[in-house]
Amino acid sequence: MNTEKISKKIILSGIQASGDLTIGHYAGAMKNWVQLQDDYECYFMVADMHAITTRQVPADLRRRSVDVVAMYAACGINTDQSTLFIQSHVPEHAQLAWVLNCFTGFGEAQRMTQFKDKSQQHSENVNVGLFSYPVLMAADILLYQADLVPVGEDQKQHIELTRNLAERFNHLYSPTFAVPDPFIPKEGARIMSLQEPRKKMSKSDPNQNSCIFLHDADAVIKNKIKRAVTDSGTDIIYDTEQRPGISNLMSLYHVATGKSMQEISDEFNGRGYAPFKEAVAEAVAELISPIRNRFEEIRSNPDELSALLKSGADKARRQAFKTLRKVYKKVGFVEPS
Ligand code: AQP
Repeated sequence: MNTEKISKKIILSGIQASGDLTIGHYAGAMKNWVQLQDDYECYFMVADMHAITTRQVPADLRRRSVDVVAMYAACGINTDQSTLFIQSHVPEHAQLAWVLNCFTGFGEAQRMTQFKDKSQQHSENVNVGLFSYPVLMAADILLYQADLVPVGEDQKQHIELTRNLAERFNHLYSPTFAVPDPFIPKEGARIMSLQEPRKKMSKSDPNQNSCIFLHDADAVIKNKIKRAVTDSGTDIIYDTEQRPGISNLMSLYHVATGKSMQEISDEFNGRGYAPFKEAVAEAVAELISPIRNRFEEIRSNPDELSALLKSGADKARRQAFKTLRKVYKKVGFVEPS
């Protein structure tokens, strides 16, 4: 009998606790994570340290960080199987990020397009944390020796930087880090704002009507979809250039029902926008309602949630410490006696 243990590939992913989670996060992240968790060893974190690169109200950040963990579980992440944790509970993230900062070229960090975008969006607070955000992200990934990182297209450049840092360090010293690959899921629906459908649906959008939150009540969901911006004309055809509003509603319907764009078009084209919006509203409410109920149930049990956070942080720290220890040794830090 072959008793050799075949180890699973490692995945790390996370979401910033900079707002409440939306159906965009479900479609682009959690829905895929649920499918990956059986085949990979998964670490799913709540990126609270990344969140403070933009100003946060402390009490809100605290509440949301726990909410995000509860929402991961409510969306179907198996907490016995995958490791769920809050980034700041594992100090090794900040420790490795410092070391990696010293191996990152200034020009290299300056080229990151997300830094350019975010510094325009938050021109009143362009801080050094925002600049070195991708280096902290590299630390997040490299600490767990992740093989794959599920990301949207907009994060691919950060994975490229992570790969460069890993290869640079491995080459200067000796093999230390796994070199990760981006994992762009086939089913990676990008959900756009309900009010400005050329913009991504973002949890920090000040216009609450642009987002469907995973905790929204059915009536709120239906009302937001009813008020969603559509395009001129009546065709229900998937065309993100010419018909971004209706295409976004089609994506939502796809996420909620699993039907293809062609099937959706065949079913609704020629019937006008109103019945389609109604069907989307029904389907999305039906998708979110059990998630919201599970979330409320998990959230109402603070002791269980604390125990979950503790065991997640302990498990994450064991792996993170192993990697950091090697790194500290290689760069020449003295081990504490
Ligand atoms: N609208 C979306 N459609 C599909 N996927 C999305 N993701 C986020 N929004 C959508 C996926 O969620 C993960 C990362 O989320 P994040 O919150 O850490 O970063 P973000 O992409 O910057 O999300 P927001 O809501 O836009 O954050 P804020 O408003 O705080 O800047 C990724 O897997 C991403 O693809």
